[in-house]
Amino acid sequence: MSSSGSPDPSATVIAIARDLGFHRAAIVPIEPARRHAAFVAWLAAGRAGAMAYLATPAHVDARADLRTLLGAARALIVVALAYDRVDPIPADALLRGRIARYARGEDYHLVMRDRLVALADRVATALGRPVASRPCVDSAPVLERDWAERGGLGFTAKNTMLIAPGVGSYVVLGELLVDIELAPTAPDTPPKPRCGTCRRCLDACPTAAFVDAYVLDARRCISYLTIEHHGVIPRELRAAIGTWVFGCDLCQEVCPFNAGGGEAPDALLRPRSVEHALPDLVALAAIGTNQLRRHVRRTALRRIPRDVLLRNVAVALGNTGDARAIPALTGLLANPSPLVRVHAVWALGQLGAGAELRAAADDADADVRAEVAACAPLDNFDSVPG
Ligand code: B12
Ligand code: SF4
Ligand code: SF4
Repeated sequence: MSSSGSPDPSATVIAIARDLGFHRAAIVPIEPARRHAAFVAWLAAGRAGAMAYLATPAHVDARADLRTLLGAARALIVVALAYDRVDPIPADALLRGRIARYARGEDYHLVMRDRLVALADRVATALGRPVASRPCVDSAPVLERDWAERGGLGFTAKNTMLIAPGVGSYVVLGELLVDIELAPTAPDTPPKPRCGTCRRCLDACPTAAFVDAYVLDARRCISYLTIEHHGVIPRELRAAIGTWVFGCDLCQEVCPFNAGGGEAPDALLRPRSVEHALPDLVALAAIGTNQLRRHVRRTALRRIPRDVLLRNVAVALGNTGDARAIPALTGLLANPSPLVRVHAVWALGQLGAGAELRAAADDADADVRAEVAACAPLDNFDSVPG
């Protein structure tokens, strides 16, 4: 209740957000983004790689001023939704890849957007007035971690993740801009980083993607390489990708703030099946177009084209170090996309599959032939690992 005896609108908003299943929610004032300069410096250093949309003036300017997104905005509601941290244990010995945890269930963009729209509707009903609002998640030009930290949802950690103590970093963030005057629920001073002297995440990154604590060079990050980057993956980074097919969780897996059970994740974000978490790479390499469409329907995986997914599958198969991957990779040599064939060649090279590589030496595409030539001399590939 406010001092006048009527319900406090901010408390009402937070109560509705919690009732809708958000694990954390806070209200922050409309003010300049605090770390905009860090974002601009990150772009200027080229660390965004091919994510050119981030550097467009419209995106850069909007990240500085929330009112660009909703002129009438009077408050920002920041929320966090937890996803499942538990890895399923498959009851077989198939060659399995890994999908990052946030992408194993219903696409969080859809879940978050629907939930934010529901929040706006219920707030309007509760306050008895129409509410102009704008939901934002991920691709909207909002410095999401900055605002979540400003709202006291958690602290920015050395791996650049927003860690919400109690729930950890396995949370996705969302924001709702509203034209209602709401008292902030967060103190003006955001939570301080709590990493202390720990640097496990920085040391665990297989591609050395951290320039320093709090600064990531996206161009080296497996998440970027498998999702955002749609061209040829630099040769020197392929082995370090391991069996990640979509995203990477390594710098979160080692974090002590993610140890233990955590809070129950959102039901819609739970893995749909083992295949959506740890897919059978051999089956995925041969999956038909319609079957793939069904498999990725309403998941974040639908965001990458089929040839990019198969490129990732080829790299992961090469990194299994297991000769059982060779027939699947040989199948990928017949894929119409040179992008897929280039990576299949590399993977066959990793597995020492000389006969298959020799067949690819006559490929119609110059890049594929160059990839064959970049493998060790074909004479070195006489025997196949067992
Ligand atoms: C581009 C992008 C990426 C890029 C670059 C990531 C990066 N670290 O910059 C790539 C493709 C690599 C990526 C990967 C992932 N992403 Co991403 N990504 C984004 C996106 C669209 C923009 C991020 C951005 O602006 N980066 C530029 C840097 C400069 O900004 P920043 O990461 O926010 O970093 C802040 C801090 O580092 C801080 N800072 C700078 N210097 C200092 C110094 C100190 C001392 C401190 C305390 C802070 C600090 O200032 C920055 C601005 O606030 C956001 C959504 C959004 N609109 O914000 C999602 C987002 C950050 N991603 C998200 C997720 C889930 C991931 C992955 C976990 C997915 C996965 N499993 O594969 C990985 C995690 C990799 C990692 N360690 O960051 C979530 C993160 C949720 C959380 N708990 O933090 C977001 C918020 C999307 C969402 N709506 O939930 N992502
Ligand atoms: S997501 Fe993986 S590759 Fe990217 S910074 Fe973290 S550990 Fe490194
Ligand atoms: S692993 Fe250590 S340094 Fe990295 S985010 Fe977690 S607490 Fe911070």
